[in-house]
Amino acid sequence: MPTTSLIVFALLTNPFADSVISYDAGTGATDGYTDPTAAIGEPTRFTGEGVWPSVVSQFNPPFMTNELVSIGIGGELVLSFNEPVLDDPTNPFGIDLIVFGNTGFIDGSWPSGVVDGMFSNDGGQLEVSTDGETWVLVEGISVDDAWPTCGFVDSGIYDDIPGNETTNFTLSIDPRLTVDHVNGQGFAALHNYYSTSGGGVPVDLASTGLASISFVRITASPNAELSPEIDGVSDVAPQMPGDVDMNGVVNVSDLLEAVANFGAMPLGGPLADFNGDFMIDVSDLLTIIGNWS
Ligand SMILES: [Ca+2]
Ligand SMILES: [Ca+2]
Ligand SMILES: [Ca+2]
Ligand SMILES: [Ca+2]
Repeated sequence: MPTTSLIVFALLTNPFADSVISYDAGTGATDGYTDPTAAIGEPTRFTGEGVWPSVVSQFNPPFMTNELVSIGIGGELVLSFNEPVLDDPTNPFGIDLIVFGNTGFIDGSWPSGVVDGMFSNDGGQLEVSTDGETWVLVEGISVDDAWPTCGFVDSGIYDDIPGNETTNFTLSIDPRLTVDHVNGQGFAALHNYYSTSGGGVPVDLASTGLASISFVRITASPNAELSPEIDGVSDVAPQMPGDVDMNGVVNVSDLLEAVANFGAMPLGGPLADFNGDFMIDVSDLLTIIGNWS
């Protein structure tokens, strides 16, 4: 694609769900949280404007009615993407799609931020479709669940002004991480696991057998007891081969980071595994060298 077309393309597209196809609030959706367009576009980085302004952090989820849509028992929300979301094994961690709800970690040592379980993790199922007619359930996904959204890399937990450096809503948390890994840990440890990721529920489309999807359907089954909330859904950006620190160039910094972490890829990265085996080895070093800027 010529550069000008690429620029126009970039301006016309964003990595988030673009349209609401349908919404059925079901039974018991949270009062006021029934505008499905709240799930379109970028998830919330800063919440509570005019009420209780605060950054969205792992301990401080979004809570405004224009930020979230609630899906009651038996309800469903269908969203579409303008550009297909590909099952791309070269995405970081092999993750293709990220769903953002409104979970948070309970701060067991307020306000210093020590993880003591989660709140507002309300489950819900995720189905995907290429045409909006034939649906495939993504097994093992609980849509309103770990990981809580984090809006800024450089903010404190409960800051009342936005940070300067935004997190990356198209970069997932390491899918090998579980809440057990972080329970009892403080904000600094959490920060290391998140790195520049904005959190959310990581989804790998590989298990669906679909090469790409354009529609997502989020449901709360008629047997559910909780109503999930949805803030947004993102299409994961591919990683440039060899670019470990994702700064757009492949150079000695990337090579050194890979060499320093040779062996089993540490939980949370660095993103030096380019063949999806969660090992950083010679084949990954060759990918770095072979894509030198
Ligand atoms: Ca929730
Ligand atoms: Ca939202
Ligand atoms: Ca780099
Ligand atoms: Ca590897």
